[in-house]
Amino acid sequence: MDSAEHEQRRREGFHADDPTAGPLTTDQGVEVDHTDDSLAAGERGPTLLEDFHFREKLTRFDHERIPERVVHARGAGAYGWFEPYESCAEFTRAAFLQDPAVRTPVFVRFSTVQGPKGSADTVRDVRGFATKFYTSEGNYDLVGNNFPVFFIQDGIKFPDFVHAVKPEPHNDMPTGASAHDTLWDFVSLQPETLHAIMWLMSDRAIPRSYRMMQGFGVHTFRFVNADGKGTFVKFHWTPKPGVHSLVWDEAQECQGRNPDFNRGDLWDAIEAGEYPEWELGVQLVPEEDEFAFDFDLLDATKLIPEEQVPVRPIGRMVLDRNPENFFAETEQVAFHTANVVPGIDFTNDPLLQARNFSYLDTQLIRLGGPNFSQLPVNRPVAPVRNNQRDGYHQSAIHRGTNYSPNSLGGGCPAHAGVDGKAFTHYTERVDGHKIRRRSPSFQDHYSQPALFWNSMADWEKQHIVEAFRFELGKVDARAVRARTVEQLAKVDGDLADRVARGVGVPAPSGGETASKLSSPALSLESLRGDGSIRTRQIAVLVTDGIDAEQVASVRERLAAEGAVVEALAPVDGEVRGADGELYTVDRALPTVASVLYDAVLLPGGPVDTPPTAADQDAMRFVRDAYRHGKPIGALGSGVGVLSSLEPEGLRLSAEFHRVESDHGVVTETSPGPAGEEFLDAFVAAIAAHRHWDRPPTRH
Ligand code: HDE
Repeated sequence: MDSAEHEQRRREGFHADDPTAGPLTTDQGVEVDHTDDSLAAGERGPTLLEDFHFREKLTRFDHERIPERVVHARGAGAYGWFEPYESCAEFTRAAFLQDPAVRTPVFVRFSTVQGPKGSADTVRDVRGFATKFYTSEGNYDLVGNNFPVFFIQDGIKFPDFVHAVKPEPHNDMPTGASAHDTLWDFVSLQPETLHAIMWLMSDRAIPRSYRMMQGFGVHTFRFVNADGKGTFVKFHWTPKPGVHSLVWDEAQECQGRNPDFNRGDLWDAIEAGEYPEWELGVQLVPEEDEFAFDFDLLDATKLIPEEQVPVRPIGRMVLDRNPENFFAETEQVAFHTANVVPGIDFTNDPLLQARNFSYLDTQLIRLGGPNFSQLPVNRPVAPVRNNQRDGYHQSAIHRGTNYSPNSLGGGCPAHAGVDGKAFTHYTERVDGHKIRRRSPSFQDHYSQPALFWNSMADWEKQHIVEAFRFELGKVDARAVRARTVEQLAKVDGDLADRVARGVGVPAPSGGETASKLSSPALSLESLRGDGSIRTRQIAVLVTDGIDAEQVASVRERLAAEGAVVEALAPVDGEVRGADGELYTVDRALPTVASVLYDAVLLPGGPVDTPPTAADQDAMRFVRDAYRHGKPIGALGSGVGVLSSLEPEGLRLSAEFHRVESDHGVVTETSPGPAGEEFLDAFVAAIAAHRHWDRPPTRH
């Protein structure tokens, strides 16, 4: 079956009857001529029970919601495809990893974990990254996160962990936030959480975009080749534009300014034809090296440093289509870790084993019965033939016998296996006593959090410290704050010390570091991507008197590089340029904010008339952009606007035809169209994303 047929099959039965193709009907297909007034006994009389259209309409409305996901309730999804770079036959017989000419359709859902379905996108949280591959051998679900490690080691602790992080039971607060007593109480008592907590306190937990975050399978899985040989495998998704994050202050403001910040970004990019892309990579560990590490491969709170086992790129995924109906597709998609295909198998990771139970169970309650795999978004492209019948919402009309073995149905469906295509479980020897005990090989909870800390750049460490101070600062129970800091001291003395000073608890003495190792691959510094500025949102602040030619010269260059440029003015409509021409405004400043943009340009006007200094919204915009490390370009008298903030010691251009580029602030005082040198420097500053350690401003 080629990819076109795949797609065709998957879309079969996808749409309800076209509502534009005829008049309104009831669910029974009876035409309806009036849906604005209910049937009543007289003009001011009571509504009549026999108004079946009214009753059906209300009943259907009453039943529109289904239970939201118990975790990962808020999400956004998209369709696309995956193609391998070359055959992976040496390691796995999975059909979708064999032929670079075969594109496998996918559906991906990104999500936050803690908040309900209507919560904001830019909260501090793990992001889900779940991919359903509609392969020719059945559906394969890689249900991952944007952190490579998880908070707990054994699935039996999942309800405890989720209860602790979710809103507190007495008042259902806080929404979408981990900064509260119960989570930190749990963390301080359960040190296996510390590694994932380090990731949660890092900027990874506030991604700039779903398109700009990594994805990880987290568990060690198993590839199995045609000879039955197993290889341990960890999956990594790496985004083409690099990994980029927000800063916390900005993320919080975004929650109010645009709670749909991440889902809107995904949607808009796909609509604009800027298709998000990730490379799939694998870390492969031969079975014989199972015990070659100082941690256990079955422990999901550990990662394999890339310096130890490099990530090998095996294919790429592109998302190129938005769903047509959020509920039908993104809400009803049902992922399940046990959806595997021949060539991909499990390990005994106790977290994975628990997930293999939980995901099917949760879909039964969420989607109201066992036939959810018949929903269009869940339906495999591979044929489904079995004796599993009936149940709520059965939409297939099965024919023939429904048991096996049978003779009356011609023995159908026959067992697969004659052609070697059937799934066969990896043959693993298992031997042991029945015990309820954590393996001693899972007991080191401090080395890898220290490894993560050691791998961070100074500005990343500073952000982590600030995040801990924020979160623990919101914890009322002083004892919980103190106990958490004591745990941090077992990771790294300096970290604990810096956090303690911010949250008013004594710094534990003598803390060293639990590990001297570092993994540079973990720092955002090493994940800057392809250096492109495609889809970056650039604000240009304009008012009457701007040098329109100058603005046009920058706009042209940024647009040519694929950035999205918007002109913002105090009010919507048009502004009159210095040359007397009208210039179109895209948005009024009071409707937006710096937090919704990646960079800002301050164009000039006639000398001595800085176009924006008098405008409080504009000044706030520039101040925020500066504080959040965003690239700022200023031209002509626009440089004066910037210098009015008095950034201490920052180099700003003072002479004509001289470009200064300092900490991502690029300036040129010359009037007229921007020169190449300025444009190159501004584009480079935008490509670098953020510029930390900026000198403070006086205003
Ligand atoms: Fe999940 N998880 N999880 N999880 N998880 C769910 O399934 C669960 C874990 C992840 O976009 C639920 O359909 C247990 C790790 C994602 O629809 C539920 C354990 C990782 C999504 C569930 C874990 C994840 C879920 C809730 C510990 C990263 C959203 C609704 C043993 C590797 C999928 C649902 C989507 C969703 C259980 C731990 C990722 C209840 C019991 C580790 C991305 O079944």
